[in-house]
Amino acid sequence: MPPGPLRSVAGLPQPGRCLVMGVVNVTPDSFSDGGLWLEPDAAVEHGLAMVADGADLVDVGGESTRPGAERPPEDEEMRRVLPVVTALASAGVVVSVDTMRAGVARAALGAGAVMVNDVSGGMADPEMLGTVAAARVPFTVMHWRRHSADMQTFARYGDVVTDVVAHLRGRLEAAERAGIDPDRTAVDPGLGFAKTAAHNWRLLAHLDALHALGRPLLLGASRKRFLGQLLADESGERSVNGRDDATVACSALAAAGGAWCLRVHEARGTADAVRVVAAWEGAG
Ligand code: PMM
Repeated sequence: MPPGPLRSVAGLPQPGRCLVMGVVNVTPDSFSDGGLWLEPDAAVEHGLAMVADGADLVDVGGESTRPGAERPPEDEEMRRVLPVVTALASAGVVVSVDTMRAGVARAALGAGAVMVNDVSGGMADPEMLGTVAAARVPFTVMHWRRHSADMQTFARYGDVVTDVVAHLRGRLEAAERAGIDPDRTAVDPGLGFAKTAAHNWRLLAHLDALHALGRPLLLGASRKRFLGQLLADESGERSVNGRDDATVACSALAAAGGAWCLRVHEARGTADAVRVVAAWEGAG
């Protein structure tokens, strides 16, 4: 285990182990669950089921970031996420909103969300950092280069670990300059965002370099294509639905490597894995 990875973000649960963030994509086109939770009732039921399965918080998003995806208009994004955020928050669920738009973040916080997960780390909307600073809520700073429509053409690095760490350091500084309390930030290397499978594996193999940023680490490996590629056979890549066991393996290794929070589509396996890791570490 790397020296002293951080495991708490002010304003979020601190159970003394790695957190589990369940994903609810209220979109027609997300790669992993697109179209499944477009109806608010189904999305809410799914969020509650993930909490029952051991998720500590639920991340609600209304914009697909799959490679090549087009952006929905802002009012459509609001229409997707707000009823779901409202219902989950009023049921007592800790809700984060996955959005790159300050307006959506503001509305979701008003509806009961307590955290902003912006995959662009504040780059997509110049008002995002100020909005989060004013709201005094936790904020995820993810490595991001471009919107999904053409992000994979930007999957070029000198050294991916060095480049991602330098970028995240710059974004953390920008967040602090905008008035966001550093104790409320977490970092995320953005697996799959302008990255090849080889880039993702290098980042996972170098969590120590990410810990050196001095902020808690969030990882989103769940069901991503690099796992499908790893598990490919003669019929092609392993399908999205067949990637949950590999996701749980990543979760166990990431938690043992000091991750603070794991963003996953199926909560039970990762919730079990982080408890195994905590017991294993605790017995030491
Ligand atoms: N990945 C996706 C969406 N949001 N947020 C964070 N912080 N980290 C991620 O890796 C991440 C994210 C894309 O996956 P999805 O379409 O299944 O939600």
